[in-house]
Amino acid sequence: MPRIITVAAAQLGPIQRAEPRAAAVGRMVRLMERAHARGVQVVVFPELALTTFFPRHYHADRAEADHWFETAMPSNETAPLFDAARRFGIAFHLGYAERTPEGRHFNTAILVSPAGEVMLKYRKVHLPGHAEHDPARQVQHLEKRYFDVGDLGFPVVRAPLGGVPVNAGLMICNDRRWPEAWRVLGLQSVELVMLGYNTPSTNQDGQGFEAPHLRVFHSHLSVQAGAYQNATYAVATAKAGVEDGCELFGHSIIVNPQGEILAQATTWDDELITADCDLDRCTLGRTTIFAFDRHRRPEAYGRITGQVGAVAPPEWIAP
Ligand code: ING
Repeated sequence: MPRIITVAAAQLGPIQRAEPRAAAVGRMVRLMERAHARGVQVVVFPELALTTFFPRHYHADRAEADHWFETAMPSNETAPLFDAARRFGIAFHLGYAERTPEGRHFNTAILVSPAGEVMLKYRKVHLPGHAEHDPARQVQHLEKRYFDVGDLGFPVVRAPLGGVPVNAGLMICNDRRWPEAWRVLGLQSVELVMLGYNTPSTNQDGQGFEAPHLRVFHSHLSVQAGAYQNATYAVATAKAGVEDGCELFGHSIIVNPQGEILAQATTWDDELITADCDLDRCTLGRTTIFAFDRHRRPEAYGRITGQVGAVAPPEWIAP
């Protein structure tokens, strides 16, 4: 019996700084309604989907940023999303800023069953940007200021999605650029990687020139390579458009285990893209080219976990 599920990337357009969570949730419920009409069984919303991408704003007192965080999930503002999932029988991925009862802060993503159970939670490991205000930057990117490094690893769970068991895994935005994240999921036999992103469409570092077209190319390259090299489907969902004057690119995609793009968003606004995923198509890659048990040589990979930064190589000396 083939295991085929219909998934959607529910891309969001901009969420302005003053936009209340209820407005963003209302937009997400409308996307979920459209997903239901198309027979979708799993919806992937973006990273930090409830608010503007607030790490672009500097708060001298970190506590001033706490209002961007959720202390309960669901809350009164997010309950309509859980209600819609239950009404439509749809599972969903949601990215949001999590503040724990102990006062820790995470860039978090959850996979929620139609009944509203959190089947999987992930906290972002690769936090890009910087922790202190950087006057050289056109726009701040203060994820290292506002978030702790994720403490849940890269978990995978085998859960019923659309009536079939699926090995589901999560990552968030910058994680997609790190092959280590994909491989840790791949080593747990992941079949469907869900990730949201908020990525500026131009280089904000103020260091060197990066042609704008490379932004989307690098995002797609990362997701397509990660999916192919770990024989998994991937859904990458953008928050897009101009938020507080800062442009984020869209181009959400759904990718198959051969690294092919099955669907791509063409706007920078709220947009639903869908694809049917035959999960047994993961088998070819993981039993041939990427049969990890037959081909990987961990004894040669020591540097990957033994080092943080790169080291200089030894100089070659002519004999
Ligand atoms: N955003 C960006 C991302 O990794 C970034 C940050 C952009 C890093 C471009 C490097 C190059 O897509 C988040 N939120 O991680």
